[in-house]
Amino acid sequence: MTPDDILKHPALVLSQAQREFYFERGYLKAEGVVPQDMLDALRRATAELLEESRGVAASNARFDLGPDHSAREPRPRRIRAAVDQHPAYWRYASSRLMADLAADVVGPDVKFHSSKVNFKWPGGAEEVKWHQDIPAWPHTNFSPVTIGIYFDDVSAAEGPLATIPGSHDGELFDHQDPAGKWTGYIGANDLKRVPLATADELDGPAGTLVLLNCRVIHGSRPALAEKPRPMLLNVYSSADAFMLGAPPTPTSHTGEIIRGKPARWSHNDPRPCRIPPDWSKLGYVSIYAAQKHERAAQA
Ligand SMILES: O=C(O)CCC(=O)C(=O)O
Repeated sequence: MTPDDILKHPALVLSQAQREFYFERGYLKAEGVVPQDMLDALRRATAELLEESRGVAASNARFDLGPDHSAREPRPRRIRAAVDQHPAYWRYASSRLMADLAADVVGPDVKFHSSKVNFKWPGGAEEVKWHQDIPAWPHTNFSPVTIGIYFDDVSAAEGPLATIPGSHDGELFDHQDPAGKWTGYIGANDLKRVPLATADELDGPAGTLVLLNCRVIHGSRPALAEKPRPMLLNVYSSADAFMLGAPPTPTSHTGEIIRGKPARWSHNDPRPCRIPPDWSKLGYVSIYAAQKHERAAQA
């Protein structure tokens, strides 16, 4: 479906003005959408998993660990395939509220793609360099949207997500080096063509939602604050968007229709998308590892 077709469907969770903002700028920040009990359940689940990560010494299918991680001070950078790691995450991701919210920006038939919890830790170096999401998981169209939720208040000091307004309608950049190795970010030469001075930093109180179209350029600075910045990010698409290749971090729900009906025809956007390495062969750990060239095999 095109944005015009999507906008013809009545707004469910967002206002029509918010939906128009999303399609014009490629992102949206929305406060006050998620009820407190839903947020509390996500926070409790995350606290349980953090406890569990104390017993994990090396990154695995559940946790991508930061360099300072220890049993005493757990420092996962990411909970991978989050909806498979705690039932609370899937309850939230597949809730009526989230399905309707996704429908506001992808159309009435909604497919689930993937899920992760990203952490920034005090004194850590969890910078996320400027990138677009879709080059890591190309689809037949550019409907995929990442819906992030801040578990705690996020100010400039906690390294909020930042986006380049309107960049979803611009160039799609290569996220591989000239030798074809996956880097996960936009290279320095290409970045000269990006109006970085227009960046919008998306701070907000606990529970703030951040919607990112899969083409919008975004990233985040390392945190300077004394408290961590946990954030859950779930990806949805229109049902008529089909993956081109294996997803980097599949979940048991990837491809599931969580609202409406499956598509019988694909919608194919004429704009091309660079194909990433075959994740099913190479494996993928996280954007942090790739951007820091931590593991040649997956980066
Ligand atoms: O956690 C962040 O600040 C950025 C997350 C992100 O862009 C990603 O994981 O792709």
